[in-house]
Amino acid sequence: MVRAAAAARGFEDRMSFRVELVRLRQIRLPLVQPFETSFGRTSERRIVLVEAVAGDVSGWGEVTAGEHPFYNEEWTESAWLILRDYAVPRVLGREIAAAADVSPLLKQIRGHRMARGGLEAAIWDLEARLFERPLWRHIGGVNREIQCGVSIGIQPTVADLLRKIEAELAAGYQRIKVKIRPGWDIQVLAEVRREFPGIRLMADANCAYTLADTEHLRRLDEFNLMMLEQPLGHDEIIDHAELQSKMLTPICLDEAIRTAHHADQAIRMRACKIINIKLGRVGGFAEARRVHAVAAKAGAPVWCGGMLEAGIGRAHNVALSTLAGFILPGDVSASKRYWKRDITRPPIDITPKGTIAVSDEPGFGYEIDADFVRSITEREEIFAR
Ligand code: OSB
Ligand code: MG
Repeated sequence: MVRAAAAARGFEDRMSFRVELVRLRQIRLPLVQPFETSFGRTSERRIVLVEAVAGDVSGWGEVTAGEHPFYNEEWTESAWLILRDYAVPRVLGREIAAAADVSPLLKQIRGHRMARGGLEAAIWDLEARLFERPLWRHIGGVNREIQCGVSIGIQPTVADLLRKIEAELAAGYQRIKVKIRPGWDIQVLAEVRREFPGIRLMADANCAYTLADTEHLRRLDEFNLMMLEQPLGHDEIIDHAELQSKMLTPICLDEAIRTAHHADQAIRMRACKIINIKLGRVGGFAEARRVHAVAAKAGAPVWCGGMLEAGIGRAHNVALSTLAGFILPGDVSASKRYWKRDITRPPIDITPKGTIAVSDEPGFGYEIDADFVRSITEREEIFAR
């Protein structure tokens, strides 16, 4: 059936395809609540969506860059320009034998992995749909259900944070991540632990500290955290190795791991024991799978991070989380925590056990809400050849 349908499209015979058209859209979508980290506060997302078209089939990608170059060097505007002037021209009209070949086509572009990754992911989705296969299976996923945690931003008061944690635990989430920064760390975590002694708890500093804070950070060891995420510089591996040698709490790297090579170096240097894999940060599915493979070989657990994604990016995160090494709950949570109305249907939600069950529909597994997307589109450009 699947083979017949693929063959009917003339796809199976050729086993290659051409991206004939790419449509970029920029949407604007307010968050249901502002999200604050050590690097800034976000109230409204401006997201670039990538639609890659072959024949009558569209694949979808979502660029995970933020609105400002504060998490990494990318932002919405840079992603648009990189896609328009460099990434799209490198794939448009080309015969593509496999989605895995797209990442090498974009390799000449330095950095800008989120922009590249948005296009690359769209082509993986496109290929999965051409095969009429769910994306999660197409990338090599094995688990039909993924484990979910939440990331809770910096709150006005500790009481607010405790209330939020209580609500997320009641919803079923399996672990709580608290954002920290100097002035919102030891005291806050002490109170969280006092209130919730047994929960799976972790903290994410988003690079807010330096090695000069080593003694301060060592105090986190008393809170039995699952891990401390990216305490030091965004491109720092060596300093994390030094910090890890002085702390019991496992360090997890996020910002500093942009390639599988970084993952290998960080693990060999003992700069981290756990890796947060983000699809955009590493430039798409091909590199995400390589990071996953490096970690698996070293026996290091991985989990899927989030970038306040709308439905396409969220669904891609669900698919990525089905790979075998994703054994810890990720920051992949329900659409309604972010959006009044998501751009895909049905909204992504968790089971009472704090899991998301994958869809068996072809591609990323959800419907695009085309009318809604149109209504929130602030710019659109079509590239065809
Ligand atoms: O560091 O993991 C991070 C959001 C934006 C930028 C960076 C990060 C985050 C989160 C939120 O922690 C994850 C999510 O809920 O999407
Ligand atoms: Mg992080």
